[in-house]
Amino acid sequence: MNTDSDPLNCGVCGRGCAAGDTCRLGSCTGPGMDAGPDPVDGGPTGCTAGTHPCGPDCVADRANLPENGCRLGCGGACIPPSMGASTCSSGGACDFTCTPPSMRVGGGCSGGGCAPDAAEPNDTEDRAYAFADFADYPDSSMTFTVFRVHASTDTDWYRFVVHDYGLDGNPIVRVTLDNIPSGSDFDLGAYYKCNAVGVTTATCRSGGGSPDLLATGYQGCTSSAGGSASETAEFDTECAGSDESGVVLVRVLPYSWSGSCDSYSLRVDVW
Ligand SMILES: [Ca+2]
Ligand SMILES: [Ca+2]
Ligand SMILES: [Ca+2]
Repeated sequence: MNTDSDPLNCGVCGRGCAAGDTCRLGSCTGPGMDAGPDPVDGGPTGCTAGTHPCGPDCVADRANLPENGCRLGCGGACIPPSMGASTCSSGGACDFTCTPPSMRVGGGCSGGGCAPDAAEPNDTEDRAYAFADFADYPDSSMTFTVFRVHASTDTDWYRFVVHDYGLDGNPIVRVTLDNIPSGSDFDLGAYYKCNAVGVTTATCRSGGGSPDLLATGYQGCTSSAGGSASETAEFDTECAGSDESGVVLVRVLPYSWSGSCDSYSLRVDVW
């Protein structure tokens, strides 16, 4: 028995409430009482021009900035959805934009993004995606159009073996990065390491010399044109002894990325 709520024993044992009454916290109450909390005061129904309601009060309109909760806010900053950034609508309410590649779906930002290409994950030198071998005799060439930058943090590494065949001189390697999506700026590096133990010399014909892979014994050339202009890294090879065969590493690095899922074009020429 609960004397707080039992209408036959309300407050103390044996004290019954009148028919139809209920017992609340030990007291009989009449019928029709709302058992829920008291209704909240609805506040002002209209505020003068230049003010707007915040709870029970009229407050001055604010500068239409997200950090103010916009013009008709109550002072707290707008809270953006995940993958979004706060803005204010022209009507003075909190709104948001979605950070590419996510897109607006209902009241939030969702999905978007690009599927990683088939060479992923290849974001580090030691996870470079291997192409088939190339040779300087006969000349060999291949263009790859199935790889893309799928995120601003994506870096793409590739590697391939170069065979020094025939008697027409040392291999020359050229890597060309083309079809960079409009609005993006990707840069290119191509690096060489001889199979023969000893000195590797990659003399740049196009692109600037880069020492950044010397720790792993590679030498090469980088190309960093602005905007979506194509990039070319080209070099002559020279190894210890008479066999200039070796391994090429290629890096495609997004300096900036527009969010486009379009593939770039990567061409390799060896002669
Ligand atoms: Ca990629
Ligand atoms: Ca990658
Ligand atoms: Ca570039």
